[in-house]
Amino acid sequence: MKTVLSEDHRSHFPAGELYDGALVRPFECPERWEYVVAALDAVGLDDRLAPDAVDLDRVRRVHDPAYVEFLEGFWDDWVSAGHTGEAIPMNFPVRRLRDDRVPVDPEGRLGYHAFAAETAITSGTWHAAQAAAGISQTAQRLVAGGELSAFALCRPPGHHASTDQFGGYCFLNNAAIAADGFLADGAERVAVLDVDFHHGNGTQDIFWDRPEVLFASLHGHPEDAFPHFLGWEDEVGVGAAEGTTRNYPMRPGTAFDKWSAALDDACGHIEAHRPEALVVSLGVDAFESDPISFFKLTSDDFTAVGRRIGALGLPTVFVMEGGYAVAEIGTNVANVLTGHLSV
Ligand code: OKP
Ligand code: ZN
Repeated sequence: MKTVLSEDHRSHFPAGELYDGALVRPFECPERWEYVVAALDAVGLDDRLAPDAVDLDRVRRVHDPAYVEFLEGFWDDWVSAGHTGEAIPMNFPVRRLRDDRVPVDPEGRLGYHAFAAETAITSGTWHAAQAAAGISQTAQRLVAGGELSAFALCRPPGHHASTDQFGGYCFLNNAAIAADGFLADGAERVAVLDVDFHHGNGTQDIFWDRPEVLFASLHGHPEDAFPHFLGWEDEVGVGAAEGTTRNYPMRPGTAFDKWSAALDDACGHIEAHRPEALVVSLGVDAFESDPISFFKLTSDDFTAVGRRIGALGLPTVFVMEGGYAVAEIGTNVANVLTGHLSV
Protein backbone atom coordinates (compact mmCIF):
# COMPACT_ATOMS: atom_id res chain seq x y z
CA MET A 1 0.00 0.00 0.00
CA LYS A 2 1.39 3.36 -1.03
CA THR A 3 1.16 6.37 1.26
CA VAL A 4 0.66 9.72 -0.46
CA LEU A 5 2.04 12.58 1.60
CA SER A 6 3.81 15.93 1.51
CA GLU A 7 5.35 18.47 3.88
CA ASP A 8 2.89 21.16 2.75
CA HIS A 9 0.60 20.36 5.68
CA ARG A 10 2.96 22.41 7.87
CA SER A 11 1.72 25.70 6.44
CA HIS A 12 -1.54 25.26 8.37
CA PHE A 13 -0.98 25.43 12.12
CA PRO A 14 -2.91 28.22 13.83
CA ALA A 15 -1.36 29.79 16.94
CA GLY A 16 -4.62 29.25 18.75
CA GLU A 17 -7.71 27.07 18.96
CA LEU A 18 -10.61 28.57 20.92
CA TYR A 19 -11.16 26.02 23.71
CA ASP A 20 -12.36 26.30 27.32
CA GLY A 21 -12.40 30.09 27.17
CA ALA A 22 -8.82 30.31 25.98
CA LEU A 23 -6.71 30.16 22.86
CA VAL A 24 -4.86 26.87 23.25
CA ARG A 25 -2.34 25.09 21.04
CA PRO A 26 -4.50 23.33 18.43
CA PHE A 27 -5.21 19.64 19.03
CA GLU A 28 -4.89 19.23 15.27
CA CYS A 29 -1.11 19.80 15.13
CA PRO A 30 1.74 18.96 12.70
CA GLU A 31 3.32 16.31 14.97
CA ARG A 32 0.30 14.14 14.29
CA TRP A 33 1.67 13.70 10.78
CA GLU A 34 5.17 12.91 12.07
CA TYR A 35 3.96 10.22 14.45
CA VAL A 36 2.03 8.56 11.63
CA VAL A 37 5.04 8.58 9.29
CA ALA A 38 7.26 7.11 12.03
CA ALA A 39 4.77 4.35 12.85
CA LEU A 40 4.37 3.44 9.17
CA ASP A 41 8.18 3.18 8.91
CA ALA A 42 8.24 0.94 11.95
CA VAL A 43 5.93 -1.61 10.31
CA GLY A 44 7.57 -1.40 6.89
CA LEU A 45 4.81 0.61 5.23
CA ASP A 46 7.46 2.78 3.60
CA ASP A 47 6.26 2.95 0.00
CA ARG A 48 5.79 6.74 -0.35
CA LEU A 49 4.54 8.95 -3.13
CA ALA A 50 4.43 12.74 -3.52
CA PRO A 51 1.04 14.06 -4.69
CA ASP A 52 0.22 15.56 -8.06
CA ALA A 53 -0.96 19.17 -8.05
CA VAL A 54 -4.55 19.55 -6.91
CA ASP A 55 -7.25 19.50 -9.61
CA LEU A 56 -9.51 22.37 -8.53
CA ASP A 57 -12.11 21.60 -11.21
CA ARG A 58 -12.70 18.29 -9.44
CA VAL A 59 -12.75 20.04 -6.05
CA ARG A 60 -15.54 22.26 -7.44
CA ARG A 61 -17.67 19.18 -8.22
CA VAL A 62 -17.87 18.68 -4.43
CA HIS A 63 -17.65 22.21 -3.05
CA ASP A 64 -19.58 25.31 -4.09
CA PRO A 65 -17.30 27.28 -6.46
CA ALA A 66 -18.01 30.45 -4.42
CA TYR A 67 -16.74 28.66 -1.30
CA VAL A 68 -13.54 27.60 -3.09
CA GLU A 69 -13.09 31.21 -4.23
CA PHE A 70 -13.62 32.37 -0.63
CA LEU A 71 -10.92 30.02 0.69
CA GLU A 72 -8.56 31.01 -2.09
CA GLY A 73 -8.87 34.78 -1.70
CA PHE A 74 -9.81 35.21 1.93
CA TRP A 75 -6.42 35.75 3.54
CA ASP A 76 -5.44 38.61 1.21
CA ASP A 77 -8.81 40.30 1.75
CA TRP A 78 -8.46 39.86 5.52
CA VAL A 79 -5.02 41.48 5.56
CA SER A 80 -6.10 44.24 3.16
CA ALA A 81 -8.96 45.05 5.53
CA GLY A 82 -6.35 45.80 8.21
CA HIS A 83 -6.41 42.60 10.23
CA THR A 84 -3.11 41.40 11.63
CA GLY A 85 -4.09 38.25 13.52
CA GLU A 86 -5.53 34.86 12.58
CA ALA A 87 -9.13 34.77 11.39
CA ILE A 88 -11.54 33.16 13.85
CA PRO A 89 -15.22 33.15 12.81
CA MET A 90 -17.48 34.49 15.52
CA ASN A 91 -20.96 34.98 14.15
CA PHE A 92 -22.96 32.82 11.83
CA PRO A 93 -26.23 32.91 9.85
CA VAL A 94 -28.04 30.65 12.34
CA ARG A 95 -31.79 30.49 13.10
CA ARG A 96 -33.74 33.63 12.11
CA LEU A 97 -30.71 35.31 10.55
CA ARG A 98 -30.44 35.53 6.76
CA ASP A 99 -28.27 33.11 4.86
CA ASP A 100 -29.35 34.33 1.42
CA ARG A 101 -27.00 37.34 1.49
CA VAL A 102 -23.23 37.06 1.49
CA PRO A 103 -21.55 39.91 3.38
CA VAL A 104 -18.80 41.98 1.78
CA ASP A 105 -16.70 42.57 4.90
CA PRO A 106 -14.21 39.70 5.43
CA GLU A 107 -15.43 39.13 9.01
CA GLY A 108 -18.93 38.60 7.68
CA ARG A 109 -17.79 36.34 4.85
CA LEU A 110 -15.78 34.33 7.35
CA GLY A 111 -18.84 33.63 9.49
CA TYR A 112 -20.99 32.99 6.43
CA HIS A 113 -18.67 30.17 5.35
CA ALA A 114 -18.12 28.64 8.81
CA PHE A 115 -20.16 26.54 11.22
CA ALA A 116 -17.89 26.55 14.29
CA ALA A 117 -15.42 28.90 15.99
CA GLU A 118 -12.56 26.65 17.02
CA THR A 119 -10.99 26.67 13.56
CA ALA A 120 -8.82 29.63 12.55
CA ILE A 121 -7.75 30.55 9.03
CA THR A 122 -4.09 31.61 8.75
CA SER A 123 -1.87 32.82 5.92
CA GLY A 124 -0.93 29.22 5.04
CA THR A 125 -4.30 27.57 5.42
CA TRP A 126 -5.34 27.55 1.77
CA HIS A 127 -1.94 26.19 0.70
CA ALA A 128 -2.20 23.25 3.13
CA ALA A 129 -5.88 22.58 2.42
CA GLN A 130 -5.19 22.40 -1.33
CA ALA A 131 -2.22 20.11 -0.77
CA ALA A 132 -4.37 17.77 1.36
CA ALA A 133 -7.02 17.63 -1.39
CA GLY A 134 -4.28 16.88 -3.94
CA ILE A 135 -3.03 14.05 -1.73
CA SER A 136 -6.49 12.55 -1.56
CA GLN A 137 -6.91 12.91 -5.34
CA THR A 138 -3.57 11.22 -5.97
CA ALA A 139 -4.46 8.27 -3.71
CA GLN A 140 -7.81 7.96 -5.50
CA ARG A 141 -6.04 7.97 -8.87
CA LEU A 142 -3.74 5.16 -7.74
CA VAL A 143 -6.68 2.99 -6.75
CA ALA A 144 -8.72 3.89 -9.84
CA GLY A 145 -5.63 2.84 -11.80
CA GLY A 146 -5.66 -0.64 -10.28
CA GLU A 147 -3.89 -0.50 -6.90
CA LEU A 148 -5.82 -2.43 -4.25
CA SER A 149 -5.47 0.30 -1.65
CA ALA A 150 -3.74 3.59 -0.89
CA PHE A 151 -3.35 5.84 2.13
CA ALA A 152 -3.83 9.61 1.80
CA LEU A 153 -2.00 11.14 4.77
CA CYS A 154 -3.98 14.39 4.75
CA ARG A 155 -3.68 17.35 7.12
CA PRO A 156 -5.81 19.37 7.69
CA PRO A 157 -8.60 16.79 7.85
CA GLY A 158 -11.78 17.15 5.81
CA HIS A 159 -14.93 15.31 6.88
CA HIS A 160 -16.59 18.28 8.63
CA ALA A 161 -16.23 20.52 5.56
CA SER A 162 -19.57 20.74 3.75
CA THR A 163 -20.32 22.06 0.28
CA ASP A 164 -19.75 25.63 1.47
CA GLN A 165 -18.63 25.70 5.12
CA PHE A 166 -15.45 25.06 7.11
CA GLY A 167 -15.12 24.09 10.77
CA GLY A 168 -14.05 21.26 13.05
CA TYR A 169 -10.46 21.72 11.76
CA CYS A 170 -11.64 21.00 8.16
CA PHE A 171 -11.64 23.15 4.99
CA LEU A 172 -11.82 20.88 1.94
CA ASN A 173 -13.49 17.48 2.27
CA ASN A 174 -10.65 15.21 1.20
CA ALA A 175 -12.67 11.99 1.54
CA ALA A 176 -15.63 13.36 -0.44
CA ILE A 177 -13.23 14.57 -3.13
CA ALA A 178 -11.78 11.05 -3.40
CA ALA A 179 -15.23 9.43 -3.49
CA ASP A 180 -16.44 11.82 -6.16
CA GLY A 181 -13.21 11.23 -8.06
CA PHE A 182 -14.21 7.59 -8.59
CA LEU A 183 -17.54 8.75 -10.04
CA ALA A 184 -15.77 11.26 -12.28
CA ASP A 185 -13.59 8.38 -13.50
CA GLY A 186 -16.69 6.38 -14.46
CA ALA A 187 -17.65 4.38 -11.38
CA GLU A 188 -21.40 3.97 -10.91
CA ARG A 189 -21.43 3.47 -7.16
CA VAL A 190 -19.00 4.25 -4.34
CA ALA A 191 -19.13 4.08 -0.54
CA VAL A 192 -17.67 6.25 2.19
CA LEU A 193 -17.15 4.67 5.61
CA ASP A 194 -16.40 7.24 8.32
CA VAL A 195 -14.84 5.69 11.44
CA ASP A 196 -13.62 8.98 12.92
CA PHE A 197 -15.06 9.59 16.41
CA HIS A 198 -16.90 12.69 15.14
CA HIS A 199 -19.84 12.63 12.76
CA GLY A 200 -18.83 13.36 9.16
CA ASN A 201 -21.43 16.08 8.76
CA GLY A 202 -19.68 17.57 5.74
CA THR A 203 -19.52 14.31 3.84
CA GLN A 204 -23.15 13.60 4.67
CA ASP A 205 -24.15 17.05 3.42
CA ILE A 206 -22.21 16.67 0.18
CA PHE A 207 -23.75 13.30 -0.71
CA TRP A 208 -27.17 13.78 0.92
CA ASP A 209 -29.07 13.69 -2.37
CA ARG A 210 -26.64 11.58 -4.41
CA PRO A 211 -27.83 7.95 -4.65
CA GLU A 212 -24.53 6.75 -6.15
CA VAL A 213 -22.72 7.36 -2.85
CA LEU A 214 -23.42 5.36 0.29
CA PHE A 215 -22.25 7.27 3.38
CA ALA A 216 -21.99 5.39 6.70
CA SER A 217 -20.67 7.03 9.88
CA LEU A 218 -19.89 5.69 13.38
CA HIS A 219 -19.61 8.51 15.92
CA GLY A 220 -20.35 10.06 19.29
CA HIS A 221 -24.06 10.79 19.63
CA PRO A 222 -24.82 14.40 18.61
CA GLU A 223 -26.54 14.93 21.98
CA ASP A 224 -23.15 14.35 23.57
CA ALA A 225 -20.51 15.19 20.98
CA PHE A 226 -19.32 17.69 18.38
CA PRO A 227 -20.60 18.62 15.78
CA HIS A 228 -23.83 18.37 17.86
CA PHE A 229 -26.30 19.28 15.12
CA LEU A 230 -26.18 16.35 12.71
CA GLY A 231 -25.60 12.58 12.87
CA TRP A 232 -28.83 11.09 14.24
CA GLU A 233 -29.95 7.67 13.09
CA ASP A 234 -33.05 9.06 11.36
CA GLU A 235 -30.96 10.97 8.80
CA VAL A 236 -31.05 8.61 5.81
CA GLY A 237 -30.77 10.79 2.70
CA VAL A 238 -33.42 12.32 0.47
CA GLY A 239 -35.36 11.40 -2.69
CA ALA A 240 -33.62 8.78 -4.79
CA ALA A 241 -30.79 8.86 -2.22
CA GLU A 242 -33.06 7.74 0.64
CA GLY A 243 -31.28 4.91 2.45
CA THR A 244 -27.81 5.89 1.21
CA THR A 245 -26.92 7.68 4.45
CA ARG A 246 -26.48 5.48 7.56
CA ASN A 247 -25.63 6.93 10.97
CA TYR A 248 -24.48 5.02 14.05
CA PRO A 249 -24.47 7.49 16.95
CA MET A 250 -23.09 5.94 20.15
CA ARG A 251 -22.93 7.01 23.78
CA PRO A 252 -20.01 7.95 26.05
CA GLY A 253 -17.96 4.93 27.13
CA THR A 254 -18.77 2.83 24.04
CA ALA A 255 -16.16 0.08 23.67
CA PHE A 256 -15.30 -2.25 20.80
CA ASP A 257 -18.06 -4.82 21.44
CA LYS A 258 -20.81 -2.31 20.63
CA TRP A 259 -18.74 -0.26 18.20
CA SER A 260 -17.79 -3.30 16.10
CA ALA A 261 -21.44 -4.42 15.93
CA ALA A 262 -22.18 -1.02 14.36
CA LEU A 263 -19.23 -1.50 12.01
CA ASP A 264 -20.61 -4.90 10.94
CA ASP A 265 -24.00 -3.35 10.24
CA ALA A 266 -22.42 -0.52 8.25
CA CYS A 267 -20.36 -3.04 6.27
CA GLY A 268 -23.58 -4.94 5.45
CA HIS A 269 -25.05 -1.78 3.95
CA ILE A 270 -21.85 -1.12 2.04
CA GLU A 271 -21.98 -4.62 0.52
CA ALA A 272 -25.64 -4.22 -0.39
CA HIS A 273 -24.80 -0.98 -2.21
CA ARG A 274 -22.34 -2.91 -4.43
CA PRO A 275 -19.78 -0.09 -4.69
CA GLU A 276 -16.85 -0.27 -7.06
CA ALA A 277 -14.62 1.46 -4.53
CA LEU A 278 -14.52 2.40 -0.87
CA VAL A 279 -13.21 5.56 0.78
CA VAL A 280 -12.51 5.32 4.51
CA SER A 281 -12.50 8.51 6.57
CA LEU A 282 -9.80 7.25 8.87
CA GLY A 283 -9.86 9.10 12.17
CA VAL A 284 -8.45 7.20 15.12
CA ASP A 285 -10.00 9.41 17.81
CA ALA A 286 -12.31 6.55 18.88
CA PHE A 287 -9.16 5.54 20.83
CA GLU A 288 -9.61 5.12 24.61
CA SER A 289 -7.19 7.90 25.57
CA ASP A 290 -8.11 10.47 22.95
CA PRO A 291 -8.20 13.83 24.79
CA ILE A 292 -11.38 15.18 23.14
CA SER A 293 -13.41 12.00 22.52
CA PHE A 294 -15.23 9.37 24.60
CA PHE A 295 -15.09 5.95 22.98
CA LYS A 296 -12.91 3.15 24.37
CA LEU A 297 -11.21 1.43 21.43
CA THR A 298 -7.75 0.00 22.15
CA SER A 299 -4.78 -0.03 19.79
CA ASP A 300 -5.39 -3.74 19.12
CA ASP A 301 -9.03 -3.00 18.25
CA PHE A 302 -7.80 -0.82 15.38
CA THR A 303 -6.13 -3.87 13.82
CA ALA A 304 -9.51 -5.62 13.89
CA VAL A 305 -11.10 -2.54 12.30
CA GLY A 306 -8.65 -2.82 9.42
CA ARG A 307 -9.34 -6.55 9.02
CA ARG A 308 -13.12 -5.99 8.99
CA ILE A 309 -12.79 -3.33 6.30
CA GLY A 310 -10.42 -5.58 4.37
CA ALA A 311 -13.00 -8.37 4.44
CA LEU A 312 -15.17 -6.20 2.17
CA GLY A 313 -12.63 -6.93 -0.55
CA LEU A 314 -13.03 -3.51 -2.14
CA PRO A 315 -10.47 -1.20 -3.74
CA THR A 316 -9.95 1.20 -0.85
CA VAL A 317 -8.61 4.68 -0.27
CA PHE A 318 -7.87 5.51 3.37
CA VAL A 319 -8.03 9.24 4.05
CA MET A 320 -6.56 10.61 7.29
CA GLU A 321 -9.03 12.47 9.51
CA GLY A 322 -8.75 12.96 13.31
CA GLY A 323 -6.90 11.41 16.24
CA TYR A 324 -5.47 13.60 19.00
CA ALA A 325 -3.72 11.18 21.36
CA VAL A 326 -0.64 12.28 19.46
CA ALA A 327 1.85 9.71 20.77
CA GLU A 328 -0.47 6.83 19.83
CA ILE A 329 -1.98 8.13 16.61
CA GLY A 330 0.73 6.50 14.50
CA THR A 331 0.35 3.05 16.02
CA ASN A 332 -3.41 3.20 15.70
CA VAL A 333 -3.29 4.23 12.03
CA ALA A 334 -0.61 1.65 11.22
CA ASN A 335 -2.71 -1.03 12.95
CA VAL A 336 -5.71 -0.27 10.72
CA LEU A 337 -3.59 -0.41 7.58
CA THR A 338 -1.70 -3.60 8.51
CA GLY A 339 -4.99 -5.20 9.59
CA HIS A 340 -6.40 -4.31 6.18
CA LEU A 341 -3.39 -5.73 4.35
CA SER A 342 -3.52 -8.98 6.37
CA VAL A 343 -6.89 -10.04 4.90
C1 OKP B 1 -12.28 17.06 14.02
B1 OKP B 1 -12.23 15.62 13.52
C2 OKP B 1 -14.73 19.22 22.13
C3 OKP B 1 -14.87 20.31 21.09
C4 OKP B 1 -14.65 19.75 19.74
C5 OKP B 1 -13.80 20.29 17.51
C6 OKP B 1 -13.45 18.88 17.19
C7 OKP B 1 -13.16 18.67 15.74
C8 OKP B 1 -12.79 17.25 15.41
N1 OKP B 1 -15.14 19.64 23.44
N2 OKP B 1 -13.94 20.63 18.90
O1 OKP B 1 -13.47 15.00 13.34
O2 OKP B 1 -11.41 14.74 14.30
ZN1 ZN C 1 -12.74 13.36 14.86
